[in-house]
Amino acid sequence: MLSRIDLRGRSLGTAELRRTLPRGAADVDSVVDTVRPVVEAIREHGAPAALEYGETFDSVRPASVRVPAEVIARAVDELDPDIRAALSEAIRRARIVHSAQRRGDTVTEVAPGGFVTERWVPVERVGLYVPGGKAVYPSSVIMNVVPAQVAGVGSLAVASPPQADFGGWPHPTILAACSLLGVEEVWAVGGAQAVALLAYGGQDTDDSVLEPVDMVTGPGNVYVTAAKRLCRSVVGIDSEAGPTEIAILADDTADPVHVAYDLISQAEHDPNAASVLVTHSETLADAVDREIEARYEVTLNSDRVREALEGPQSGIVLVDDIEAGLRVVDAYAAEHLEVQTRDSAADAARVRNAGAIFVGAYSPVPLGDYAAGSNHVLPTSGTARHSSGLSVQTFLRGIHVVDYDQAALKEIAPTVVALAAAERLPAHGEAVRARFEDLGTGEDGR
Ligand code: HSO
Ligand code: ZN
Repeated sequence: MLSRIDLRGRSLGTAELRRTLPRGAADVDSVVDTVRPVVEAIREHGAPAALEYGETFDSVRPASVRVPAEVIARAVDELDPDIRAALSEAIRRARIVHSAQRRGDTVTEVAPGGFVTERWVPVERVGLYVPGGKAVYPSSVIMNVVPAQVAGVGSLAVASPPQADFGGWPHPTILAACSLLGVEEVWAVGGAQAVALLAYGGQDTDDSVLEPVDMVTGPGNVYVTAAKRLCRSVVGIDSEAGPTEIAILADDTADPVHVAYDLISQAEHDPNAASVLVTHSETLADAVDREIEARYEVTLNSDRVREALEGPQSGIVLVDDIEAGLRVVDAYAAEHLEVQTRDSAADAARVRNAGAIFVGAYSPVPLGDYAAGSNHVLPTSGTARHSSGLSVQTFLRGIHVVDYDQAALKEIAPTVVALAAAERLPAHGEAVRARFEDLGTGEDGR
């Protein structure tokens, strides 16, 4: 049984709602001190230190940190044709959606002769971390690589943990996904070591050198997240992702079997994953509980699923009506929100806070996880209130290019001088005034 939170007849403010709603927490703080020496060792000693840690933590040591081209080629050759076709289709759809996101530069003539251009410039080199623990996510390779490539990132390096079962190399499906995307630089390194090695770079045991990246993206466990936090001063990061979440806003038109499957689908990622149903239909709530109960035994990852669904981070929230449900889902700000109501599109259009919204009975979250074309790297832990999922924009920097001619500067000079005076930074005003002999010399520039 999922726990129940009955909000019927109660009207809670935002702070109280947030306290009352179920939510897990990845405790990054508690592992930062464990991860710090690892990051420092990699910064000092590079790849050999990463190999040592890999052997200590995971009992596996690849022959080199750089994955040889022939190992990657073999992974593609041996890839199951159905999986290859599925990966190719997922890549194709992701490219369609992400290509439409690419922004052009904007040139604005603010005043005659005074131009400000916003130039979008891709990050030069990106490191993508692909985990290899409880599950293997070639789909995450697609979701990170496609927007980076569309943005125009020139150089991409992938790091993924070496696996004892695969000759000490990363999982072959990950290698194959890299190859299908045209990524040739793959490193067999995992965990906090991988993030640090990408951030600081280092010499491999052979001649190859991992050049430091400018930004590290990709999901990972709490150690990976702690390493991202520690390396933040030298590289950009996408986000500190927490365990995955699904919220479903549903009424009595929703099929309880579909709702149950969708809640289970995200629960199978992690025992700390969160699945939350928000509904005003007690009949639906009871039916969903029954359907979930019936599937515990048969679903492959049943231990993880049960722990996630019965943990304090998951539950069924009973509300008075759709209005109240919308307030709840906005306060929760789920990574993934499904809307399965009588008028799903209209209700979904009113949602303000969610990483991604899945509308109606035929847009389940797993569609978005793999093949809708949308991105599955999304803000977790309520950060959807202020952040977006991964996109082409993540890999671009907007640079303002200021280009004023003489007349345009002269026209605005008194404003600059006046503001400089207000801030008691007169040298700022003088820098402008020095260009015009005929400008006044008073403190206000007149
Ligand atoms: N639901 C995960 C992404 C994923 N699902 C990868 C399956 N594979 C976080 O959005
Ligand atoms: Zn998923």
